[in-house]
Amino acid sequence: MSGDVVKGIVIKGSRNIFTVRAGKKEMECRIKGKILKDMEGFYNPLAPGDEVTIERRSPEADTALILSAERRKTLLARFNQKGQKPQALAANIDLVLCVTSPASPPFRPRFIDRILVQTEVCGVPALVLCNKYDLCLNDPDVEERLEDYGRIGYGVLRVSAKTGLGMEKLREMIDGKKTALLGQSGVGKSSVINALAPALNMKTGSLNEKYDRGNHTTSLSVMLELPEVPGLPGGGKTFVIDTPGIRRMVPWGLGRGELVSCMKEFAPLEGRCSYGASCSHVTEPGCKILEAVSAGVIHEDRYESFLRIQNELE
Ligand SMILES: Nc1nc2c(ncn2[C@@H]2O[C@H](COP(=O)(O)OP(=O)(O)OP(=O)(O)O)[C@@H](O)[C@H]2O)c(=O)[nH]1
Ligand SMILES: [Mg+2]
Ligand SMILES: [Zn+2]
Repeated sequence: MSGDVVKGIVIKGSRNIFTVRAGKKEMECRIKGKILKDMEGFYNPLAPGDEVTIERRSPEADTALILSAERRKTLLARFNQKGQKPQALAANIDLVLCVTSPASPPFRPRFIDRILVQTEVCGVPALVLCNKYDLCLNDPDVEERLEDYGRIGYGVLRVSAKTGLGMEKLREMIDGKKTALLGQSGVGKSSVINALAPALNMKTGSLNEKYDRGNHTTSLSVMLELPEVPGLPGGGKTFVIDTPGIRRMVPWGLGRGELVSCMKEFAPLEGRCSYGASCSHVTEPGCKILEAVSAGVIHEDRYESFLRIQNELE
């Protein structure tokens, strides 16, 4: 086929069929040839946000072939346990919203920590978005943890997709950016997108009453453009990527020794323990991490997350 060659952006896709948008048109695309360069070893070769070059028979065609992908500026990925391979979640994004809820499903700081480690590994800024804030105003345990995320340097926003609380502020913070929403099933990722742009009419689902957790309503990541809001200075278009709820977040792309540098308040202490780089930060004398936990500079919960993740890394 020698047709019309244009650049486009991946909106969504499974493992071999992708929807690509070029201009205002969306097309179903397959990859020409077997694999794309640089994406070997991945569970999926392309993710929403990937910039690709496609070839189509004519500008009116509904299908096309993907010839190549651009080098990614950022890639958010995680380890896919089922496939035992890294899985690309979103490409070229500027921000991750780590979406959580104070209740229904229960607040899970351990899960937030895992997402934050992954965003540090991937070099993408993250913001903790506590949705469903209408359910549980000022729960002291939740507040304590949210405040700590703020203290260590993350943006924290309390919102409600149901009442609209905090939505203007959120819209401002993502204006002009490409933002991926990540979190457990049922925390309200798709609902937050609906609250930002009701016309998108994303499918949302009820919680499983017995287990108080989501039913995995969103099954495929998808990138969506938000309508412009007059008066916001972001410049450029605003995109969000809705993702399926994650059951278990297994960080990808870091070795055991690198975990300290991927937890914001641990990072300045890297290499400063008496045993230097060989310190496991568990029992060693002169461990700066342990001292920081005792001094309250590192929250005990964050240290517990550190230990659990460190145990999984080899
Ligand atoms: N009370 C309250 N309920 C909410 C809020 N946001 C979402 N919900 C409800 O929570 C349930 C799950 O919402 P979804 O938007 O489907 O959650 P999700 O994170 O997209 O879930 P998955 O697609 O399964 O990952 C729905 O019943 C929503 O109506 C909120 O701010 N407050
Ligand atoms: Mg959803
Ligand atoms: Zn140490």
